[in-house]
Amino acid sequence: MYFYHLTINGPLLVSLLSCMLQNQLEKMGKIKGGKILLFLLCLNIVTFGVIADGPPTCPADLGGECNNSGEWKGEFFPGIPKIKYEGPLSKNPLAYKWYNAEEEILGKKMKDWMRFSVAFWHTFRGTGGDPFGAPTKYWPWEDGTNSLAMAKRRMRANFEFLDKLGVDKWCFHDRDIAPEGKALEETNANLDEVVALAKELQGTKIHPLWGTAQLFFHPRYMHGAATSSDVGVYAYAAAQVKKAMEVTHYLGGENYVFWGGREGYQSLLNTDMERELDHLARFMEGAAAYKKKIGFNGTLLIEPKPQEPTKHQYDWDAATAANFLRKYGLTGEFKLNIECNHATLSGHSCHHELETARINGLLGNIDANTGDPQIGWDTDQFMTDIAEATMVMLSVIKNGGLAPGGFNFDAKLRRESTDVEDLFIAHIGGMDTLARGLRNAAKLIEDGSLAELVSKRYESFDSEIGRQIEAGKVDFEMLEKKAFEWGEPKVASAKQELAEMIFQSAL
Ligand SMILES: [Mn+2]
Repeated sequence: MYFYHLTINGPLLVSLLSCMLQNQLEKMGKIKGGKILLFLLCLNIVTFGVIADGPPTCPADLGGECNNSGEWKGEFFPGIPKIKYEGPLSKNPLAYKWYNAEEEILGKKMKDWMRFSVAFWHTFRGTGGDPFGAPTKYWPWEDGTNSLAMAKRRMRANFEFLDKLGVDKWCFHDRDIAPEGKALEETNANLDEVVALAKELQGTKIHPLWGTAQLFFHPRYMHGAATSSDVGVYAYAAAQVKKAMEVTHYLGGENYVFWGGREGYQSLLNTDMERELDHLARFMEGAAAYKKKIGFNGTLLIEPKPQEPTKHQYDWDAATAANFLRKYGLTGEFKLNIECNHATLSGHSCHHELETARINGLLGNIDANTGDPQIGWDTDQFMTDIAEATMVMLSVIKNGGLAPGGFNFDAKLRRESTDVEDLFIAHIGGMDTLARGLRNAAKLIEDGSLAELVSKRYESFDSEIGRQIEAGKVDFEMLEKKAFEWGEPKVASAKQELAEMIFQSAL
């Protein structure tokens, strides 16, 4: 894996260094007999660098300039084997220690609880660039262009990655997988061409967990898409969602996601919030109607996020999104895609957002990632916290699983992680973390003491009068009568530390 990295980049690095050395010696007037030798060494290594096996590598940059090297069809990850389960004692970074796809936990196979998915945009379009610095990734499939040939090569890399990881679902935005053309017709044709290849490469076992339209990157969406102040943008966004839904359906996608990155405001002084929310609702109604028209049975999912890129996004959190769906009568048409990093940005835990979605009958999918407590933005890191994963899985089990949703790794490598094998290690780590969470949550459920502690806490409501209160059959006069009759209530301990002790004993 490190060796692979060296064969691609090592010769170029050495050639560069020797050429630099030659240059320096010349400047210092010290080069005489060694000049020809150094020149030959330089030439030889440059040649070796150029003819080294594999596709050329360029910065994984959206707008970079590099030679377009056509549609290369070789292996992109030659040093990586198919990832297998080796158990908790394994020290092999390229093996699962906790995720054993076929093993049954609480009567269901692990793969059916998890339904893992790889996010195309992070894994195959992530550049490592940030607002302060240039791209850092040199991936073997990239030629630095945004051409159709490049898009197809990335798609081949995607399916080799899925195959080696043993994951049968992927997620995409329309614009990640195919380049935008000069007009919408050309853009749609580009998308069709790449989608046709994806359909061929998917075979019968792989399909999208979900698809979505990217309605936030292009300048036309600066005021929003469905909530733009411009009716032309509203129409363009609808056309884009229509097409994205069609290709998701064509590829056998099981869900369709709306993340409204630009659906919000920067200032209420120039914004008609009521009108924008009404527009958003009309847009969602249109999407639900079109879904039925084309016979697409996938679940429509709204992905809450409080802010970033806008100052305030309309789908702030699960409760806000649920209220939006209720107000406009859309709860039967939509569910929620809860992202853990978005949960913490909105001031909640992921567990809170999952429980809020679940008890409202809206838990549809999870974007499995995590933020950094010391960094205030959406860092989209792979989950590594076993306690958090255990709480997530407690919600998933209570929900009876997520199907037709699943766990999508909306997560990326750190900017400084630049080896191809890091992409595998990150996914394996994320999958093992959640698999460990599932095993722990199952332990807690089978043990039963935590559930017992909770039901004991509310047992006074199991009385005759408690049942009647819960059934809405007791009025305030009756309650006052009871208060006089019972006198001062004896209030029991919440047993929080005991609950935490039981929880941590399962980790
Ligand atoms: Mn997401």
